[in-house]
Amino acid sequence: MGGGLQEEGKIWYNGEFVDWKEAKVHVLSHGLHYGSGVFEGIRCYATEKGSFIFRLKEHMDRLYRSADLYKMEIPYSKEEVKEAAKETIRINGLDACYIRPIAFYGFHHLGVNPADCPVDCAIAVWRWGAYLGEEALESGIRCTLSPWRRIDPNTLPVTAKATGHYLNSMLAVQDAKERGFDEAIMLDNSGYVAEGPGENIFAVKNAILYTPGAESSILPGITRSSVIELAQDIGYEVVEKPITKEELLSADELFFTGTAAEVSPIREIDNVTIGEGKRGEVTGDIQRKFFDVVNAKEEKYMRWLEPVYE
Ligand code: PPE
Repeated sequence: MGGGLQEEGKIWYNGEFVDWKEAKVHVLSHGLHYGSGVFEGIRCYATEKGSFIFRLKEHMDRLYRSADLYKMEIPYSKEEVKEAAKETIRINGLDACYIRPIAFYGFHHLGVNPADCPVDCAIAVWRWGAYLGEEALESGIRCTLSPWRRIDPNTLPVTAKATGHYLNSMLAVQDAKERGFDEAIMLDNSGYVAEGPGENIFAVKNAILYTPGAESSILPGITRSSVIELAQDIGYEVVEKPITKEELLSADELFFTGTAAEVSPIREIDNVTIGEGKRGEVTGDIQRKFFDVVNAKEEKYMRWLEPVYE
């Protein structure tokens, strides 16, 4: 897991394109000390019809919502950041890539109150293949229930995609890796299933899809909402509800969704085999549909795709 960054090309930084090695921050930046930043992860797919960014509008909406939740004012309009994202891809001459916009409090003075700190913005793009490995998309991954609970809505606005929130994800990932698993699954503070450190989760039981809803401390994933719509389109029933550990372990199929993870089957949790221990039929259907959509093979969903090179 983790994107193999190409340390070259240009990064959009506060309205200008700068060389990769020049895109730096000061060590006394507010965002570094207090984790005060918001960001997005977006994918651009190379298809037979050209390069398309998947649901750019929804990602931009979430970026600005995350900023609002922290009373952070991004000094560019959504339209400007959208254009900048496309231009960053063009200037780097990429056809398929991962797009990482970030806005954070920069340097002015130190102290918890960010008043007077500038809001710095950057957009980087790089090639990033399958998040959990190409093999994982087919065979599924091995997960563990994390000893770390997902951050609680009484502590932080959990629906914000904020940099500081990822310390929680980092602990879960480190623990899972140390114990030999591919990825963690986190419970919420009440003990219901929440999500992965960077993915939402779906369970399939008797061909019905279940996924934790807003009450389970999840980040409202854009892949998640896309998958709900696509599953219903195929004809599956989708239920959003709190999911118990028992329901998770006795599911017929489980899969993760996320921009980076796409649709990744889960074949094992803490050495308990899920279903037949491989990608299930329903997961396969959803995955196929998802990849058809992002690869511009479904006319109906072209509205989710934003062309990069007109
Ligand atoms: N939950 C979390 C905590 C999360 O970070 C992500 C995305 C999701 C759910 C799925 O959301 P969406 O991408 O809108 O479907 N995680 C991003 C960052 C991963 C990383 O390792 O960094 C991503 O997938 O881009």
